[in-house]
Amino acid sequence: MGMKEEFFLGLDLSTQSITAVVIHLSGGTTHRLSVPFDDAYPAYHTRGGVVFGETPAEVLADPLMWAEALDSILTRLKDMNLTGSIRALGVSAQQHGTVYLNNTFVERLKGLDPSLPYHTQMQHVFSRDLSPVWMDSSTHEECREITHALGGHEAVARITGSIATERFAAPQIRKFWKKHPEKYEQTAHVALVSSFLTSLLIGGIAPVDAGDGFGTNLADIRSGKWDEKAMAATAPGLRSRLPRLLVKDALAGRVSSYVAERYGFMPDTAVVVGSGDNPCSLVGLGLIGLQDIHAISLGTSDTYFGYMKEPKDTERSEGHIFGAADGGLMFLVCFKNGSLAREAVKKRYGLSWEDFSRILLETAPGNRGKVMLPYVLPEITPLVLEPGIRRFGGLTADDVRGNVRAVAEAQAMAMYLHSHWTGPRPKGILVTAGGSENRGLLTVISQVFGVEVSSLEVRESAALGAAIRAAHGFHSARGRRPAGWRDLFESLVKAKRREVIQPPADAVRIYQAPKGLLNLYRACEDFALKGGEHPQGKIRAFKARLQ
Ligand code: XUL
Repeated sequence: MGMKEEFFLGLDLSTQSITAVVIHLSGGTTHRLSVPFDDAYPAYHTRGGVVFGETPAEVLADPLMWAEALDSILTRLKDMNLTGSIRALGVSAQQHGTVYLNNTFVERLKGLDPSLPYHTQMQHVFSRDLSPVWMDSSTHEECREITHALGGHEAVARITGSIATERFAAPQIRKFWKKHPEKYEQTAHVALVSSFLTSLLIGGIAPVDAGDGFGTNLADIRSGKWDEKAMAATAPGLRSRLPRLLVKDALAGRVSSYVAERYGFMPDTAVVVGSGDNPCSLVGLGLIGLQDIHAISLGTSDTYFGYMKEPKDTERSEGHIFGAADGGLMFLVCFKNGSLAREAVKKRYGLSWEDFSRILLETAPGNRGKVMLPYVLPEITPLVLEPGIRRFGGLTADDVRGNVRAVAEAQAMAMYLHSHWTGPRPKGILVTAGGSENRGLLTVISQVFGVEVSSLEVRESAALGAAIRAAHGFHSARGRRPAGWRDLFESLVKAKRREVIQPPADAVRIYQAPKGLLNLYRACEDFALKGGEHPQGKIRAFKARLQ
């Protein structure tokens, strides 16, 4: 079979939906489809793809729903007659969630009946029914214990790339072990969401890559191995329960006979190791190896990320360092109040997304000194455990335009301020995921950062990245194209820009001048979160400059 007939599939299991992207060596992206969880699987009672636990800080999802979603999307691809020509596939998934499996899991995978879907045959393989997901912030106590055991925040961040972080695997596993030691005892394998889905595809325990594996507080980002001290600080006997950790992309295996038979794949279809949605997006945006272009994903969460060569400024309290597909690294800063905060504002004022975008394009940069801290939910960056919207500078709840502008400016300014540790400011920013369709949001980002901001035609960059990783893994395994991530991206994606926005210089000054809005926003954060001085003086000075 010639190279022209080769199709590659990327699957992205995000918070709210599963998406498939198919790419072709000469044709770019050929198919995109998506299944939203809340509508497709009402039996799981999810809202936004998740359910809440005993407290609002506990955020969970049923791994059987994810297995059902995998079945739906593969069945659709089969019905479209696509699966038979796919040479390799790869999984991208929401990061940090953990899946707890008992010792019947592997046997069950091997004995699956291809006439039935996964979820009707897998009820008994879990030692924990619900999986904690990245939105969970219920492990503050466990983070403290892990930090203490490893010798402080700096030590944890230096080793694992992040301080002990509520949503990460280590504190989540520790909480489970403390609360349910008998169920932890029955756990033979702890998988990440990406490795769980990849295990379903290959019919055995799949490894994790460093993109997802470093987001656990369990790996040493320099050696690329699970760290003994971090595992000991988490729960007893953890090593034998964790999957193999791979520093560079590699094939995890080939599809199981169940997958080949049920969904119509060729038996030799390769499966690349799964990864997190953000590391996959880095690939899908063509940023492997590039340090002067950064990325923003406006999905359920907002993330700010980019490629990183060497571990930098590891002794910090915010942000993370994960592995990148080429064996290098990436930085990432995550904001939980992403689309959820934008939606809350949109809903409150009965607006459409078109209205939201238009208001952002019509209103003045700087919002006349009106500022919002948009913590609709507990926030990850900066850490906010008690949510609540706060308003400053005369912003009132009935000011529709002021609140729309304030939420968008707050999100862009938080990204600017909390990414200072990542190195030089970027020369340009690529924006992806759902929110990248919103011209108003892209414009606010370009005004705050003062750089060119663009969005791409394919906004499903995580699924696209998983497809590119599948192609790369497939070609590398055949010794065809060993390392050219950029070349592969160019030839497969033919990245078409949808929007390119240049920042007007006068708008940039409003934010970045010494007494500009960024300075004011930082003062509002310090006041609300660190007991700093009231920003009244700074608000007055900012407003005076505008006259
Ligand atoms: C990243 C993070 C989120 C999830 C969402 O650290 O927690 O972006 O990956 O899918």
